[in-house]
Amino acid sequence: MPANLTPQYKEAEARYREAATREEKLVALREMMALLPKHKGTEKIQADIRRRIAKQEEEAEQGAKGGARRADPGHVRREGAGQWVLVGPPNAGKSALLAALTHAHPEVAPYPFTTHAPQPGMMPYEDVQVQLVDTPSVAAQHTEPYMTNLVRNADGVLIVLDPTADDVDESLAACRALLERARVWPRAKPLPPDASPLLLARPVRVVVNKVDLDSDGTFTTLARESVGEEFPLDSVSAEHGQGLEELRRTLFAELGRIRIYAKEPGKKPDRERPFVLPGGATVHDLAKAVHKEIAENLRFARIWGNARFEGQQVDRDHVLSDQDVVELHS
Ligand SMILES: Nc1nc2c(ncn2[C@@H]2O[C@H](COP(=O)(O)OP(=O)(O)OP(=O)(O)O)[C@@H](O)[C@H]2O)c(=O)[nH]1
Ligand SMILES: [Mg+2]
Repeated sequence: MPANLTPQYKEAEARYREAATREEKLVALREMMALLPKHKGTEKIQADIRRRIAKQEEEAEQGAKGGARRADPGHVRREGAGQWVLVGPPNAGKSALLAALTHAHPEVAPYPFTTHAPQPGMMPYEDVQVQLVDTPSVAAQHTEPYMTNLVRNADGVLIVLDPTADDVDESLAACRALLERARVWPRAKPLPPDASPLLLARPVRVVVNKVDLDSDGTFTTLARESVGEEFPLDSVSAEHGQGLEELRRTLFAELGRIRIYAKEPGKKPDRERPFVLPGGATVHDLAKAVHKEIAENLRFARIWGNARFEGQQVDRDHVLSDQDVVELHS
């Protein structure tokens, strides 16, 4: 059967052949997979691309763990409930925000271009942790090329702005250009009908920092006008603490994850370590996360929390809600 490969697929394949780095190869392979027509005639190609992706991912993981190869700065190993990458102009307070929300200790300094490499930190929120990644600044003159992959690989993008700076519009333009290169589309905006299948719809937000310097709110109002409707906006002070608790809550909520407490029959649920699953996950998805064998032999579950009544019996296709307690029966 002919494969009927599209011109877009062939372009992605050419990018794969020309890719110089592992990250570029991985991006091109994922694009090839997304663009490949899925039918019997392409099964062999699908399997081949899958194998190549797995190999590249394995090598990237090795690099991130500090293996023989040098770690790829465009790949920060995802940990916790999800990963937000902090981007923005020099001196906006990205590192100060990472320091305020996580236990990381990045360098914070009153001059631009302080941060030279991506640095992750874990942000505690209730009983989960969300990963934040501080990055070198995004500027019209220079943005590290690996920032494109970092943005494309993250679950969410947080644009950090200093509203008192005199170049907020230019900074936003540089961030928009970066999103475009990464082919990340702000989820709050409707996708155009002719959108490329390679666009990733992700939460993209703006955080206006340093509100402590903006007592009458003038700077924030101006920043809000520059941002417009495109991105939802929060205001905080990384150094004085205003708005940080709300921001923690928003960053977790926007990931669209749910926390599920699994329990064994006759025992108390493990409230310390919830399973974090994508929104819309079912009882069967939870069982797969707990253990392959439990998933295979799953008969039903009982639910406490958002059920019609406590201990309600549900089947494997039941859609779970955040903070459900679930007892799996196999
Ligand atoms: N007043 C005030 N100053 C802040 C706040 N957050 C950061 N700063 C100051 O802003 C300056 C820059 O902060 P950084 O966190 O280093 O900024 P950055 O965005 O990481 O900058 P680069 O790494 O150079 O891109 C430092 O002097 C901080 O003390 C804030 O909430 N209020
Ligand atoms: Mg910094």
